[in-house]
Amino acid sequence: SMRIAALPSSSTAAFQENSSGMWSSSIVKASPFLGVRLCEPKHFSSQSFSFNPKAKCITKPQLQAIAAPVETKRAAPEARRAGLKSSVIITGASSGLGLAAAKVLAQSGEWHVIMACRDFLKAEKAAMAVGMPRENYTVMHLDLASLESVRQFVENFRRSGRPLDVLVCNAAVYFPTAKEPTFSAEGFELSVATNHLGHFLLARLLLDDLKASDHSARRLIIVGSITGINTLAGNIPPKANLGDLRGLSAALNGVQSSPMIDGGQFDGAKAYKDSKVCNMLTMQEFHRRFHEKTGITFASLYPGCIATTGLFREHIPLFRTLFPPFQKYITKGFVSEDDAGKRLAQVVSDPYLSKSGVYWSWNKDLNSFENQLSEEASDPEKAKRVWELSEKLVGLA
Ligand code: NDP
Ligand code: PMR
Repeated sequence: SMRIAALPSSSTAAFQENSSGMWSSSIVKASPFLGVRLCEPKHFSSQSFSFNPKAKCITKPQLQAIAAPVETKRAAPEARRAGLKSSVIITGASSGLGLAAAKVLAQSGEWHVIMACRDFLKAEKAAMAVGMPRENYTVMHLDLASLESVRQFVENFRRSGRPLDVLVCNAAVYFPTAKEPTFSAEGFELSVATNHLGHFLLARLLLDDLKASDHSARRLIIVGSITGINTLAGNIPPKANLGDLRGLSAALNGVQSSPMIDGGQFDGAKAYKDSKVCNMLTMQEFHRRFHEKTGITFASLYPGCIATTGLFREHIPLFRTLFPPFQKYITKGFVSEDDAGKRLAQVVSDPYLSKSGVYWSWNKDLNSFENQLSEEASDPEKAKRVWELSEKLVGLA
């Protein structure tokens, strides 16, 4: 493909590795205890995960002690993994949370990060600026606002020959001040198209690749939001509400139908919140349909209020000035990009966060816990309908 041919050096490295046959696809079933992933003590050192001093991690010597009898039996998968990095795709890794998590994972030395970004040069520059080791990342083009680009990305990724161990659906756009909707390549309202539909197609297509990975902790993570939590913060108007999904079923095109999922008047802030509820419903529907069959962990998280990111770039200047101090000193919900990145990296790689169907959040002591979702964001009937309607819109049904 022309796109691949145009990738700079950090990208071509992937193809060299491929041609040398390192990523052979022999699939060996992991022994049950491998639900716990090996980690070098350095990987979870207080330096790289200082946000959570109490985070427990089974280090190699401990694990060998626990697992001594089984150890010999899995010599083959160990050999397959020895010296090989785990492989994670992060969408929207060119800024904010995605970049911060990419940095933590790439710098751990245990991960190769595929930065799936719409702006190639921005992603390359960002990776260099935060000091990601060149051999630990690859930038690949992905525009979630075009279903064709999503399909092209999947093809390019497969051609790279890398295994897929973890997929992180992180990218998002937010248009709080827009008076009129804008639309994706296929004519869907742009925030739902980018945040939900693009990721829905991406995750559905890459499920096969996750299944094929021999990694002991295969995960699909979809970043959530405060919107799905039933607290004061989750109830600031305009509230997310998918209604009876009449807008979604009529394709959100703003011509014959409303651009809003519930069929109502366009509201940019609500469209974002609705899209994030779709993200959380999708994660749970994946869990119900595929967790038992595949062993893949499906999870979502609320990383905290990362008030300084590009997510608020479209907001009025006054909001952008006041929002960080408001969150820091008044709500105390503020989290820095670095700390939020560590949280997402933890959901990617911490052997203790392997439970599926969970919405991770962090408490005041910076410990992770399983949060409760709001009524709508945990409604299985709605999840099923959003799944089925989305399948139609992205051309899977
Ligand atoms: P940023 O704007 O910093 O990052 C969003 C990323 O998504 C950017 O890299 C952006 O690319 C990318 N992106 C946007 N549109 C597309 C597209 N069409 N195709 C591919 N990539 C695209 O925001 P955050 O880091 O804050 O957001 C990351 C996630 O965190 C989102 O899912 C958001 O909902 C969630 N979140 C954020 C919170 C916060 O307080 N900030 C709170 C709760 C959840 P580009 O760099 O080219 O613009
Ligand atoms: Mg909210 C009480 C704590 C709290 C927390 C943790 C957040 C997080 N917010 C809180 C409270 C409030 N906020 C209150 C009391 C108000 C009214 C003054 C308020 C307002 C507000 C606005 C206008 N908050 C916002 C906005 C946004 O535009 C942000 C948004 O909804 O973006 C989609 C936002 C957020 N507040 C948060 C978080 C995490 C956001 C970012 C959105 C997200 O989670 O996806």
